[in-house]
Amino acid sequence: MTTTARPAEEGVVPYPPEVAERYRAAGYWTGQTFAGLLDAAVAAHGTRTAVVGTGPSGPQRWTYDELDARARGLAAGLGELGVAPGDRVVVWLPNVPEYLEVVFALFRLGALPVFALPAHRASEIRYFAEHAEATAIVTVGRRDRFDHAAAALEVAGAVDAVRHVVVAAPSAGDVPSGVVTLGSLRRTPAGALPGDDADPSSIAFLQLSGGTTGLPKLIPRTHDDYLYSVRASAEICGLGPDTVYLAALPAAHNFTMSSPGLLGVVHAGGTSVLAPSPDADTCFGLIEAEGVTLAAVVPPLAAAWVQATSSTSRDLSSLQELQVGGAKCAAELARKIGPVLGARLQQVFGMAEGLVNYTRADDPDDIVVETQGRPISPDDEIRVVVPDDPEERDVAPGEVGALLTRGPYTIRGYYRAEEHNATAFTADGFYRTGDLVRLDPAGNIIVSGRVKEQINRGGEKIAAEEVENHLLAHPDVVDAAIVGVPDDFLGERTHAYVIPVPGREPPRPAALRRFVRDRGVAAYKVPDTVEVVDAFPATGVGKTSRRALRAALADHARRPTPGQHPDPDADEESPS
Ligand code: OOB
Repeated sequence: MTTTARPAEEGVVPYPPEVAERYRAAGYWTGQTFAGLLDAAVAAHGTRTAVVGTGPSGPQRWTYDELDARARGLAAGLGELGVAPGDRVVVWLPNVPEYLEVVFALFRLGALPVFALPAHRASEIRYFAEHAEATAIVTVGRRDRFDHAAAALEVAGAVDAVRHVVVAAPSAGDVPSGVVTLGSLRRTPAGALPGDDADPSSIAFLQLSGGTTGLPKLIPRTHDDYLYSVRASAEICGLGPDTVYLAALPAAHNFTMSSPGLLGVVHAGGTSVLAPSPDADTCFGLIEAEGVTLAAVVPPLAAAWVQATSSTSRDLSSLQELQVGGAKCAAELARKIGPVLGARLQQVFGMAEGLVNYTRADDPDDIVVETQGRPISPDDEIRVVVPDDPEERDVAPGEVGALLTRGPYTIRGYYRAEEHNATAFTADGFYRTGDLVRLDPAGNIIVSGRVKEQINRGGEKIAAEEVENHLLAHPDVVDAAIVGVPDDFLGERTHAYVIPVPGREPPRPAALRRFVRDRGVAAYKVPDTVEVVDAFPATGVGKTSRRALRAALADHARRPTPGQHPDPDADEESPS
């Protein structure tokens, strides 16, 4: 039975009207929509190259006029298929040029993209589709030894609301039956489309949070709030029509999308180059071939690029700026980037929920190396409060505390998450970021840790509870706890403590890792190491909460006892 999906705005916590008015009066919220963003680029830069990359049908290079014609044509085809304004559509695409075509087609149609990461697998896609009541999934066919189309069909079979699976593939012969190819939906560009006069204060799309509890939360962003962050980011980062931006990280990530990312480039009329893989070989080749001026990476990737410069024959001289964010960039790494890569470093500390901080082009080197920058907007409100203080009193200036924020592009609540919102936001609308920070006298933020139940594995966020739940689904497991342990390359990796069912043959670590992976989750969530134990080693003192338990276990994991081999099978199969 097909039930009618609830409207998109249901389950959204709006900005209070007087606050919205203030953001409009200040000129942050201009009434621009995503369709309007592309209109403006077409009007000012129609014949300039918008996007370069290799899709399922081979290499592509489209001007803004061409991108727009494709998006309009696809919007018409998706409309004929039955995708309606207000529908949610899971966009599950790797870094292919079609990503921009699809996203702008959905905006033109007034449908809302739900941004999944390429690393996600059926269990995550199913959850997004269910939670957002998505009517369609757009993906690719077989790629990176994984059949996305087949997995999307599996999800469509399990989730009532999903009626269509659309696949970017060269021809129908390359995909399973039951899916529609993107090519078959391309129509002659239509005139007016429903999204052309979308309400700028409405929700434009749903972005993913890293998640701290069971499953990632969905983040509703309005045209007004998000496009303010895009335009302001483009200005702070000095983007212009000559900018050639390399999208090395997944296009759907907030960093790549808007800090200033692909959308900032559209605003500026520059060119986006979509890298099929983030490795130095691929990216250095693209930097040389396309004259890339700006790229964005996570710290482990920055380290790998720095390492690779010594043996590359590629000319990287076009690269002016390298943005590093998503996880803390160690000062030692930060210091190498300028001299080794010949590009200026910009640190970016952001979150899909809103707040983004940048070091600025004219900051002294020490600030760029030692801090994670300062907010985009003069109206980003920053509070640093005493961790675990029920009254959330401000710390003394310069002290470390928990970061709370509120502002013109930070959400007031997750999508359809009333219960979680009650703890993730203060009564007066501040978002509890879960990050531990301190401020320098100039207001630059230095990230020093976190209070949230999340592991940051080289920029990829893992909710401990989500992975624990997967382990608990194993019939031979009675309890499990996931902790982050320091890692030279990733910053942090995951370690699982698993208690087996007494009296049965304990499962082997490698089998448990395979079990988690086979449940259809992103590879980065599969625990790096698994230790099967009779009881949690640190529970003697009577831990009262999972949080206390994880903290104690994390301490324990960081102090390996001599001769201990946590997981003899760890190298048997690499999780990523
Ligand atoms: C970005 O967004 P998310 O939503 O994947 O993750 C946000 C979290 C932050 O709360 C913080 O814990 C961590 O990632 N983080 C950093 C950081 N940048 C993000 N921690 C330390 N130093 C940094 N530079 O990761 C994101 C979104 C937009 C732009 C850049 C990153």
